[in-house]
Amino acid sequence: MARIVDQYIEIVKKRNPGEPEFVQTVEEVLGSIEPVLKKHPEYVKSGLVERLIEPERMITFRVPWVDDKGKVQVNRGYRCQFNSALGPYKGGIRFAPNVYPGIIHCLAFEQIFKNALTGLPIGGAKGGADFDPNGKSDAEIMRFCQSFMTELYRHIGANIDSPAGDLGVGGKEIGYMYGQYKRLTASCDGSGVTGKPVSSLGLNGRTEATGHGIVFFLKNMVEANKDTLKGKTVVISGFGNVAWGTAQQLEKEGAKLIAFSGPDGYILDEEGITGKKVEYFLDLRNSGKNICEPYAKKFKSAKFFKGKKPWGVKADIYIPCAMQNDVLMESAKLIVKNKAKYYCEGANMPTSNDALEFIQKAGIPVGPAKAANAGGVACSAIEMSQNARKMPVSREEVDTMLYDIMKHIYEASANAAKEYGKKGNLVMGANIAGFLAVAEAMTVQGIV
Ligand code: 2IT
Repeated sequence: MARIVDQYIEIVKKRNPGEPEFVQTVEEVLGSIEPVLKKHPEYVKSGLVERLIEPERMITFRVPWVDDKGKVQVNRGYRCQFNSALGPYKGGIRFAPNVYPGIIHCLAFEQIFKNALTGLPIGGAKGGADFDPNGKSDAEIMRFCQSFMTELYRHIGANIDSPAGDLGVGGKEIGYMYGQYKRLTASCDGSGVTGKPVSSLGLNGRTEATGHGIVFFLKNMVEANKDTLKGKTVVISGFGNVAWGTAQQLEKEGAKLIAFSGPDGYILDEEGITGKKVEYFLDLRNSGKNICEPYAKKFKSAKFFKGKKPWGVKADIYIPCAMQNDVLMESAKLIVKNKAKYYCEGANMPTSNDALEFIQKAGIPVGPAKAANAGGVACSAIEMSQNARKMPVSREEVDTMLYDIMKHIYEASANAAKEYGKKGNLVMGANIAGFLAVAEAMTVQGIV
């Protein structure tokens, strides 16, 4: 039988040819809200979903820069300001060679619901460029960031849009973008971007916030199952900011991280990845080579498995923290075969829709990315409020607020799932809770 949402999915497919990632996210989100539309015919009548699936604005721009050899390079930059019903646009900037409109649309759409779940006043956006920071010198990265901001600055601002980092964009890149934003706007109040270095009006703890938040979410999920994180073995992917913060907080909760990965393969360290081994993630990242193999040379307890993903390693908990489409069906089968107790997404869109369904059908509780990794953007919103109030927020305050926000997100997702007859299905619950918040605001704002 045809669902109400199928017509909207068809519109997205037709209007965005060659953008499978965008279609996948729309199918995932809208697939969850069918029961909401049945209960609220007024949303169908007011064309709310038709409006929701069309970005308010997609900005595409040229980013010219000169490399260290004096050669002119040209990249393409994007900012998709998808929905501002709940507040100024907010979302990361991604620099990666595979950035194209489909990825930006998909991440910006996802960001609407993630931001709504935080309960903070932020709309959804995403941006980026098809620029590969790997192998570039600091001077090249700085020139690129300055050129990128020279166009972007006219589209952003404290009450309009505040970009932050994402894949390929960390404190260094945000620092360069902030410096350029300051020059162009002649204001130095910390507005423009978030995820700034702490020395430059950034928020204490923003870098690790996404990872810490993931573990706080997971903790709520595990405890709702009358279980504990203590002593659980964990496998993650990646060694960037998200993986690093996740590893730190797992150690604090007494869980045992035994494997992580990079694009070159994975590391197995059954002794446990703790303390200085976790901090070594920073060295791996700073090497600019984007490989994890050196970990096995430095720590004798570790083994490196070239060209392999870590999902075949037996553990209690799996947390993909690297990138989109990291866990496809064959990996999901391994995770189920390993009798995983929990699966929690850390990165954005790390699991294909069929793989996620397979894991859920096996009875494994799943934490969806838009709920579990929302701690990062939540702390970005706290950074905005810190800059507006001109009062620094302490690390302890950030930690307490972050825990409370993640608990709220868990409860909102669990309650929405229960209310719509899908008890325990946090994927549906997160989509429904996020959608309801946005739908209510869009409704009172009229047809805009
Ligand atoms: O995916 C994400 O939530 C982010 N990249 C962070 C966005 C933000 O504005 O902090």
